[in-house]
Amino acid sequence: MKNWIRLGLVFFTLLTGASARCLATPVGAQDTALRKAELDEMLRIFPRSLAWEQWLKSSGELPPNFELLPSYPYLPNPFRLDDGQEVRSRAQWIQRRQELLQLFQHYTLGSVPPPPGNVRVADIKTRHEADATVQAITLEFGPEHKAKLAMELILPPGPGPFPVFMTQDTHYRWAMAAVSRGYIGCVYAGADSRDDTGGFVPIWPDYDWSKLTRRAWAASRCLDYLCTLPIVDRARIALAGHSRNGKVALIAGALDERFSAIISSSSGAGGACSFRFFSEAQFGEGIEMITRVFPDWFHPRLRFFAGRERKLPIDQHELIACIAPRPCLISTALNDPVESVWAIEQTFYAARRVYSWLGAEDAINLRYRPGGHETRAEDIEAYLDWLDTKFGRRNLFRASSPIYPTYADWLQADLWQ
Ligand code: GTR
Repeated sequence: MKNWIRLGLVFFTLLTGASARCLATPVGAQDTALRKAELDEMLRIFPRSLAWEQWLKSSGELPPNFELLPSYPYLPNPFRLDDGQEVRSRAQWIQRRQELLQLFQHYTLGSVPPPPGNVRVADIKTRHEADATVQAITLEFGPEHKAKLAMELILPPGPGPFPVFMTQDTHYRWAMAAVSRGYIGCVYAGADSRDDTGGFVPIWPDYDWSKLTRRAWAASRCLDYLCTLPIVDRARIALAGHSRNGKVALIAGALDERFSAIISSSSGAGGACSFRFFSEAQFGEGIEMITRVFPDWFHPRLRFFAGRERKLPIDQHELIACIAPRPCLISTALNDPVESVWAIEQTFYAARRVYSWLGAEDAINLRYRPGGHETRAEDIEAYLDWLDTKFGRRNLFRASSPIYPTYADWLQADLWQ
């Protein structure tokens, strides 16, 4: 019986051409029956995730109709608009970027509220450390200014305007290294070490943003405040993060065009490693593992695509493409167990096509370091070298060369020599 349902849906797909990379269109009872059967199968074979089961129950959500979603075993083409046309003009790219951001919010990030537009300082305490002035600030915003967010600014001496190096609370020392180079260091409470963003959930109940998305949105609220300060060089505001914070940096850069540069260090799954090229199938961390071990990092809907990565309507090269043409550094370690140099390079090549199309091929760079997941002081200095170079302050950075060929090069290679 199930096969008849399946066959009927395949005919429906062929007849209607329903293949857009958006929501699979429901087609009544047959569709529901198929999707319920799909979910039962998932619950039978996936490792158990209580958080996911709870979400399934409370949302009543079923998997998408996979028959109606096109398969992209390689990476989806970021230039294909939802109506099937190719992007040919800047205006079409702007449209495509919006479509992509909607798709990301639906499938991986969850939805975000619009900028509240009323960020103000609730509290500020100033102290002096060596030559720098440190301001511990509490921002407040949103309905009745209920949302609170702690941030700290470390200001170098002088009137400015200064470029800004923003990062999460965890990376305070990165910010200090930036201050020694004449940046304003800015850290905010959107990290495991200090996180004010859980408080946003009850304030914006209509949005289903995931934890990392909230942290990215919080970075934008700091930016709202920074943009009011004459001491800030608004054209030079960078956001950096490592690992889960590296994912946050990419999300924030994609959602908010005011970030002028992004440093994404070892961001892995849901970061600069595409889901198609790095997953459990390659003995790596993919959708199944990340949505089970960290059920609140991404939208629970992402878990429907475990083992069906080819059906995911977007992939991570398109998140990076939403940052283009602004500078973006993708850094990884050669033996990082939660990343894959192969996956990163394929993601990088695919994102770089968008950068090239926008006339900014050199704005996206790779940096490799030896060893595993952790960073060393010299890595952070190299990130700052990269930033100095992109911000036209000095020219110190040397990008790493990709190791693997592109798929197109590989196809053309004479494999039998
Ligand atoms: C790992 C996670 C990675 C990475 C890392 C981190 O356990 O699976 O994707 O984000 O944590 O943030 O330290």
